[in-house]
Amino acid sequence: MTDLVLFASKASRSLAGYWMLEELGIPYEVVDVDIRERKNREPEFLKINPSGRVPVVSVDGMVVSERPAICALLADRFGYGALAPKIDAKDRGPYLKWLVYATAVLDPAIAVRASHLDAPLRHTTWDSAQDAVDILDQALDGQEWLLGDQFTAADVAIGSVITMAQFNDLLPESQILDDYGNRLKARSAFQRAERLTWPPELFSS
Ligand SMILES: N[C@@H](CCC(=O)N[C@@H](CS)C(=O)NCC(=O)O)C(=O)O
Repeated sequence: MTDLVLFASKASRSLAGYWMLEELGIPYEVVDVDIRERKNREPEFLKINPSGRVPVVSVDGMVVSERPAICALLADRFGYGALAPKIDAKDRGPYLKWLVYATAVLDPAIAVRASHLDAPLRHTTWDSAQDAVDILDQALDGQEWLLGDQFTAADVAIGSVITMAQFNDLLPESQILDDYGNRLKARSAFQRAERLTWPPELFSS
């Protein structure tokens, strides 16, 4: 049996790791790296991920960090042809594009917007949050998921950024993304991942 470990912290971007694993429905172990207790800065974890960030997965001892890489690895290994389009499928290109777009463009654009930085984004390598929303609106207009009818790991990568931004009220307005967010949040795997990332006890004190 595959030895699958998720290094995760509550209330964090670990949502994407949980979500992928819950979509796949495979057994995995969780190592708690609570960022509020700075467990992510302990030497033992820095050996696993020198950037001290979560989520991280280990598949039979092969360690990968960065959400799109985690989504791609798990989908190819355990959901090939379903959560990951096959290597020669026509959707493989757009699939890879959206995986990368999630954290090379969308996440930093939202962070810049949230910081109220008047950054000259046209001179950076990513779009503004509004540009990114317009691009996603165009891609999702009239279809359920980024690649059409088939939900893929690209929806987990993009969707984990979108749903967190919506929760924190950081996204420019978009009816298409509101509807997409609602479809994502209706998935049982998302709901399980959300409960694991934000367990009820976080809100009890
Ligand atoms: N680019 C990384 C970002 C991951 C990240 O920044 N995670 C935050 C938690 S939301 C973290 O680990 N922060 C470490 C810290 O706060 O010290 C990814 O997409 O996986």
